[in-house]
Parts: sequence; structure tokens; C-alpha cells
Amino acid sequence: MNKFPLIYALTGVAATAASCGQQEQPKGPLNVVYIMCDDHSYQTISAYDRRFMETPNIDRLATEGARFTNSFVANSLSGPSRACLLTGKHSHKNGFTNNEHGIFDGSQQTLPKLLQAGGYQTAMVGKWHLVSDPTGFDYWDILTGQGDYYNPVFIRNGEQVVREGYSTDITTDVALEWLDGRKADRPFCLFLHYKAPHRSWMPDAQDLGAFDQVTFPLPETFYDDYATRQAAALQEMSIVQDMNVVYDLKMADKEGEIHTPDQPWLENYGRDLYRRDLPPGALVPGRMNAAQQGAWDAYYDPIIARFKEEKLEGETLAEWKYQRYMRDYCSVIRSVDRNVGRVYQYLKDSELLDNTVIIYTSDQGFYMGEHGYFDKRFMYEESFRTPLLVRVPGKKKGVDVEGFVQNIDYAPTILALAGLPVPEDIQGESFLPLLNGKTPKDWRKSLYYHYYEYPAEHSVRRHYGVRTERYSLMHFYNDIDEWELFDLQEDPLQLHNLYGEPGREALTAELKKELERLQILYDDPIR
Ligand code: SGN
Ligand code: CA
Repeated sequence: MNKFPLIYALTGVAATAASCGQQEQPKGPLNVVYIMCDDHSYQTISAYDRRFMETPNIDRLATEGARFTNSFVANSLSGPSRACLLTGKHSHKNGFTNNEHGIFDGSQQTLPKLLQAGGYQTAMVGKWHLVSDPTGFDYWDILTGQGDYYNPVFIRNGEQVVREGYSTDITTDVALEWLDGRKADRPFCLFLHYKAPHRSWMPDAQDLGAFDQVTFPLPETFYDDYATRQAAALQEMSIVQDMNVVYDLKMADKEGEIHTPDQPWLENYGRDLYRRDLPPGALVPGRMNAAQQGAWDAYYDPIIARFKEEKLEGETLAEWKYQRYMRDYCSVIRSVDRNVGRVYQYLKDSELLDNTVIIYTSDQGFYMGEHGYFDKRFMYEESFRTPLLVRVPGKKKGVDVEGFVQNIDYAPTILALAGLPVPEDIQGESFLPLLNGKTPKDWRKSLYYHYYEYPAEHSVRRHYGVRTERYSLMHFYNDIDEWELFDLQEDPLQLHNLYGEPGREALTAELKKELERLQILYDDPIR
């Protein structure tokens, strides 16, 4: 099977842990802590890839559980991915196809409702992003919209609460408080959804500068020319072209020389830095307090001054942008990793570790400069894939799971862990049988993908496609009609579109047949 580019993982988690054997057998019904980040790339989890940073707490789930090396999403975007999790169905079935026009229909059958009916206590804390109010949760305490990094606004069971502090810490605090107050006589399922590390990658004050001594390796495809791939060229998510030095990279100088007065939105760094029309230190939604602002300015002001002096251009500017992006992004992940450590420690101290499943994943993958990109959306590997680490008490430790799994599988898997029946209309499959590292013979051999959000921010064209062990075939449609075909064995970086090349007719026909089979199987009306 094709895997994550594990050539980069220098010390194989599986190798270290293979000798560790079984965990303790669980006592009583299993609890579930499902942790999902927003835009966390597998490239920045050291259990998958050691090139960029260390994530010891997240990695522990791999050494004590299973690392999925072929984990994918159905539609690489936040709201749609969350709707897949809740329903176990592809976007066209759960109705939430894109962030911009979607309102999740909370009256439909969902995982938390099925868990509640099965006697579970359910809670949803953190990023929700599905517009309608959550249903099926005993407790919900969600960030508004995308959520802010600093002093975020939450809606707690319908009531607005502004909490002072850093989003990742606060989200953990709220989740642990709920765990403390839950009823001890019933099992629980906690959905803990961090806003981090979503754009605009704002680190916690204590992590500012953590990667200043690091020079991140430039991805091989950073200067991709997109030859043979029209849709790949048409996007607006390029670090060189579209990443803004002020908005994304925090170069808002106090003199207003970098950004002009007609661009006041730039100063807000994606909603939540300080605003000059308000007195310093005032705590309002979307505004740092004086201490936060002081730490922020102390770190960024000298970088801004240097940036103004240096007047970088061309490739030097492009690579400076890449380094700043990576430094901010990885600094944000440090806080995530620390908070995963807090959750783990809480479960350990509360003696819950032996009967609680811990799942760590992201709502999709993310580009760390591959193809020159940030963001996600494409069916290309970096954003189609998503990290997945699962620690189930009583299962083998340090296992690599190679079978194809997708985010429509979380609902049936969690139901299976809870010992509850999986309704017929759920399209995903429980991946519990894969947890010992052996993929059953009749397990799925191909995956279906469908992305809808266009016209929209980042201009990634609508597309659907099929992924087999070796090949990836995609059709970009709407205002273009373009096919792309990649041989992932020969061309893992996906630079060479084989579609239409002489000699590929039989392969193309076979993959189109498989694509159609999946579209019929999942009952997708757009084909
Ligand atoms: C925001 C971001 C985009 C991002 C979408 C979707 N812009 O609109 O860069 O692609 O969210 O992300 S921002 O300026 O508002 O940060 S998703 O993960 O929520 O789907
Ligand atoms: Ca996301």
C-alpha cells in the first residue's frame, strides 16, 4: 500500500513499540475522547514525519496504539469534514457540502444521538463550524464560527461566554471541567475540537520564537510550475502569490508603511489581533489584552523592523515567507501537543486510561509548502490525507494500520467501540478489525472523494475522484473540464499528469469504471 511519505520518519514508531505487546484489558464500557485539530498536517506530527518538529505527546498515542498510514478525508474542508464525522456519510448524503452555503441539518441521525440513545454522556467542546446549534450533546461549548486564538467567544449550551486566554488551553480547560463534572456511572464520549492550527497561525505567547533557530527544509515541489495540471495552477493558495505578509505573517507595522490605511482589515490578522480604534488592554471579542499584546509586539516588532529594512524580493522573499509561515504554524502546534499531554495526564490521574479510547486526527491535511501551497481542498495527497492515531486499551501497541480509512468511518468505529449497532444507512465502515495491523481481505481497496466549494476563497475547482493503492484519478468540473491521473508509485509528488497520454487508455478506463462504481455505491447524483 502507498503510505504517508514515511521515508521521513527516521525512527519508526512501529519498530520502537512492536515489542511492547498488549495493553491492559479494558474494564467496563469504553469511553471515547475524540480529539480533532483544525488543519493539522501529518507532516508536523513526528510520529509521521521528523523533518519539521517533535510532538511527543501526540506521538505517545502511536507508540501506545495504532498509527494509520492511509487515513483520508471525503471532502477536504472543515464543515464538510465535521459533518462526515457526525453522520458517517459522504457530503452529498449529509447535506453539508461546503462551508460557505452550508447549514448542518441537526435533525438527522448523528453519532452523538446514537451514543446518547445507547446510554452515553456526550459533550462537544471547541470548534463546531456547522452553523446550526449542536444536537445530540448533553453539553456543548463551542467556538463561534472559525473561533479566535486569543480571548475567544464560546457558546455554552446556547449562551455566549467570552473566556480570557489562549484558545487551545481554554478548550482543554473546558473539556476537563466537563469530565470532572460528568456522571461517573455512565460511559462518555467527548469531542474535543481545537481551533489550532488554522489560519492565521497565531502562537501562544509562550511559544513565540520557539522555532527561530530552525531553518525548515523547502519542499521539493515548492517551485512547482504546474505544467500538465490546469486546476493546480488556477488556485489562489500559493505562498508566493496569495499569502499576505501582514494578514498571514503578522508584519503590521505601527507606522502603517507595509499596509496602507485603506486596508485596515489586515491589522486584525484573521479576526483577532488588536484594533487601534479601541483602548489598549480592553478585553473584547477579537482583541488581545495588554499582556498578550505586549508579548506579541515584543516578538514581532523587531522582525517587522528587519523586514522593512531588508526589502526582500523574488525567491528570497518567497523563502522568507515560507520560513515565517512554518515558524508560526509549528509554534501553534507546540501548544496543541502540550494540551494533548494535559488530556492524557488527566485520564491517567483519573484512572480512566484503561477504559478510554483516545483518537487524534485533523479535519483534513494541510500543505506545508508542497506545490508552493498553504491551505487544503485538493485531492492531492497532502490535503486528501489526514493524520489518525488511535489508542484503544487492550489492543496491540505500536501498530501501523495500512488499510484505507476515511472520515466517514469514525462514526461506525465509535459505535462499534461502544458496542452499539451501526445503522444500515451509514456509509463508512468500522475500522476496529484493522487495529491489530492486519487488513482483512475484503476491506475497501479504493476511496471516493468529492470537493464542492467553488467559486470561493482559494479558487480550488470542484472535483471528484478515486484513489486506489497505486493511482489517483480526479475530474475537475464546473467552469473547467479537466482530468488528472497520477501514478503514485512512480510519481509520489504528483507532478506528472498522465491523463490522455498514449498507452494509458486501459488504465484510465479501469479507473473510471471504479470511480463510477463508487459513485453508484455512495449514491452521488453528481457524476
Ligand atoms: C477561512 C480561511 C481560509 C480557509 C477557510 C476554510 N481564511 O476562510 O484560508 O481556507 O477558512 O478553512 S481566513 O482569512 O478567514 O483565515 S476550514 O478549515 O475552516 O475549512
Ligand atoms: Ca480545517
